[in-house]
Amino acid sequence: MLGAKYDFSRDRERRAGIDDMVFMSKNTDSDISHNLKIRFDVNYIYTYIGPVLIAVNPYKNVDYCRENHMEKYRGATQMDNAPHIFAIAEDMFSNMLIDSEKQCVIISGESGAGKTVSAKFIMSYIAEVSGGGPNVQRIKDVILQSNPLLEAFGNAKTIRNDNSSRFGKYVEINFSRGGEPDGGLISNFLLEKSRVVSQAENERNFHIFYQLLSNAEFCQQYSLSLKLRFQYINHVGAIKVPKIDDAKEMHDTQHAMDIIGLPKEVQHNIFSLLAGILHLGNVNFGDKNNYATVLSEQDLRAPCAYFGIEVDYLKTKLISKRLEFKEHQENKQVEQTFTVHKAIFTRDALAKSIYSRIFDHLIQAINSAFQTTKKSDLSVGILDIYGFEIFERNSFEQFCINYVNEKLQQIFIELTLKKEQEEYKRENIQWTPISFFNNIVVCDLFEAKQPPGMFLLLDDICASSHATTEKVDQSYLHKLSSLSNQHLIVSPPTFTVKHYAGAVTYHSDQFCEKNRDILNIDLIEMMQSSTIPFVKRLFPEQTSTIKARPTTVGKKISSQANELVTKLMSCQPHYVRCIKPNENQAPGEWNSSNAIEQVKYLGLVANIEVRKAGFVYRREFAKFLSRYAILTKQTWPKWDGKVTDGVMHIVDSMHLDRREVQLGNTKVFIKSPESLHVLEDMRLRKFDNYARIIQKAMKRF
Ligand code: AOV
Ligand code: MG
Repeated sequence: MLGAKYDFSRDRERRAGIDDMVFMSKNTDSDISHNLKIRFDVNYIYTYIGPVLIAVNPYKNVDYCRENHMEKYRGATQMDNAPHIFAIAEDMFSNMLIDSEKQCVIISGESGAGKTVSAKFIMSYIAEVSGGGPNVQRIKDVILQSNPLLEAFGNAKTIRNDNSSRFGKYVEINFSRGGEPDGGLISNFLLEKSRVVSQAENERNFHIFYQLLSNAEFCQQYSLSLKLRFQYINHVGAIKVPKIDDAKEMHDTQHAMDIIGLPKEVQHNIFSLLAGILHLGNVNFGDKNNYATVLSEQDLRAPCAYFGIEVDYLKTKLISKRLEFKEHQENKQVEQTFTVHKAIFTRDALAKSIYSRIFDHLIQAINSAFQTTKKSDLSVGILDIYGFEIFERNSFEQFCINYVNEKLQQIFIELTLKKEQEEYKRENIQWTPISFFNNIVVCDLFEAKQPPGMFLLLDDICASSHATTEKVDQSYLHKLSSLSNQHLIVSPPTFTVKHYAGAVTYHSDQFCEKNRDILNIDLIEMMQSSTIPFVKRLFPEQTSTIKARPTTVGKKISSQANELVTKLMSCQPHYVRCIKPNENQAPGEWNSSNAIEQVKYLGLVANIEVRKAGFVYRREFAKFLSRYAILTKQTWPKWDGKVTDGVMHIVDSMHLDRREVQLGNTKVFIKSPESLHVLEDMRLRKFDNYARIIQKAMKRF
C-alpha cells in the first residue's frame, strides 16, 4: 500500500539508530559501530547497507527471529519492514521466481559471528514459504535435517565458538517453476580432520563423539566410557560444554539420520567406526632400538573388532609398511619398520581418514536423499563456511580457512565495490571513484601460478623433498622468504600473512605433512580387507592405480574455492555480513574496539560510500519498459517509439525527480529506494485494479 512503507531513515518507534546506514550523515568506522551498538542495545540485531544485511550476534534468542515472525516478510519487499534476515531470504526467493535467475547468499564474518545461525534462518524461511505437497515436504525435511546431522559430525567447540563449523558448505536448493523445492545439492569444503586426533587446549573433538559418550546404551554397545581416557579426546576442561546437551543432540542426530534415509544398519556401522577410532587412539607404541612396537596387543582388539579387520594385520601396519624394490630384475618386497613418531603418525592418519570418509558418506547420503536428477535453473544457494580465525597458534588448517575467507572477501569487493564502479564507468554515468583496499594481492599471494604463490611453493617442497619433516618445513620458510610481497613477513619458525581481516602468524611445522595428506596404500588395502561391507565401501580405491603424486590439500582447496567463486558469480548475489559483539560469547556485551575492527576489515565504510553515491536500481531499458509499461496509457500494452523515450515517458509521468534517474548506454539507473517504491507501488495498484475489473467482468458471466 502506498504510504504505509517502513521509514528507513530511522526506526522512530524504537529510537534505535538508523536502519539503513546509507542514510547516516557521518559514516566513519566508529559511527557505524556506534549505530550498530545503539540497535544492539535494544535487541535490534539487523541493519542494512542498501541490500547488504549486517547481522550482529545477540548471543541470546531474540523474539523477532522466531518462526512466527516469518509471515510478515512473505511477499513483502525489503522496504516494507525493518531489516531482517527473513527479508533477505524473501528477496532471494521472490527474485528467483520473478527474474528466473539463480540466487545465492554469501554469509561472512569471523568465527562465532553468527554465519551458521543466519544460514539456518534462511533455510527455515525458504522451507516455510515455498510450496507444498508430500514430495516437497520430504525435500524440505532433508534440507532442514541436514543441519543437525552435519553439525554433529562437522562442528566442534573451539575457544572462539562452542558450535564452530569445522568445514565449509554450499547448499543449493532447486525449485520448480511454481516455486516448490524439488531437489538440492550440498558441496562441502575441507573438513578440519586433524581435530579427530588432537585438539587445542579447551577445545573439543567433533560433537558426535560426546553425543555417543553421553548415551548409556551406546556406551555399553561400543565399549565406550570416559573412564577409558581416550587419547583422542581432551580430558581437561573441555568435556562438557554448559550450553550443549549432548544426550539430547544424540537423539537429534539419530532423527536426522532417519530422515535422510540412512538405514539403521549403516547408522550402526558409522557409530561402531567412531568407537573404533576412539579405541584406535589408545594404541600406544614402545621404542626398541629406534623401531616402534605396539605396547599392548590387548589395545588392538577393540579397534579391530569395530573396523572388521585382523588384529595381526593392524599390528603390522601400524608399525611398518611394505617396500617394493627390484633386485636382479626381480620385484621384491620387505617390511620397513617405522620409528615411534612415524607409527603415531600412521595411526592418526588412519583415524583421520576413516572419519573424513564417514563425513563424505553423509554428504553423499544427503545428496542422494535430494534425488536431484535434472539440472535446475531456479535455485537458491547458501554459503556457510568457517569464519576467519586467529588463534594463539595457527597452523595449516587456519592457513586454508583464512585463504577461503580471503576469496569470499574478494567476491564481495569484486561485485559490490569494483564491478559497481566499473559499470558506472562503462555506462558513462557521472561518477567520482571511491577508494578501498582490494585484497586480490593477498589472494594472489596464496594461489598465484606465476610467480608461484604459497600453495604452489608448498606443493613443490612436498613433491621434491625426502628429508625429515622439520627440514622440509624449514625449506618452505626459506622458499617463502624469496617471495617479495608486502603482505608476507617470514621470521622462522613462523611467517605472518597480513590478511584483509588482520595479520596472522602461522607456525610452519607440519605444513608439508598436512598438505600431502596421504594414507599409505597398505592401510587402504587393510581397510579393504574388512569383513564389514560398509567399511569396504568407504575405501573404494584401486590401489594399483594410485598416482605417485596425489593431489595435495592446498591444490584441492584452491581449486574448490575457485570453482565456488565461478558458481557464485553465476548467481544473483546477496550478502549477510556477520559481526561478533564480544569475545566471550556473552549476551548484551558490546566491545567497541572489536566491533570497529570488524567494521573496518569488512570494508563497510566503502560499502556505504559506493552505495550512497551510486544507484539502487539498474535495468536494461527494455526490461524496465516491460516491467513498468502498465503505468501509463501510452506505454501499455506496447510502446511504439524509441525505448529510451519510453523509459523517460514513464519517469516523467510518475513525476520522478529527473536528478534521480540517469540513462546510461544500455541501462536506466535510479538513485534512491524511494523513487523505486513509487514505481513499484503504482505497478501493484494498477495490477490490483486490473484484477478487480477482471473479477467484476467474470461475475457478470
Ligand atoms: P559462525 O558460524 O559464524 O562461527 P554461529 O552461527 O555458530 O557462528 O554462532 C555462534 C553462536 O552464537 C551460536 O551457536 C548461537 O549461540 C549464537 N548466535 C549466533 N547468531 C545468533 C542469533 N541470530 N540469535 C541467537 N543466537 C545467535 V564458525 O562456524 O566458528 O566461523 O567456524
Ligand atoms: Mg559456523
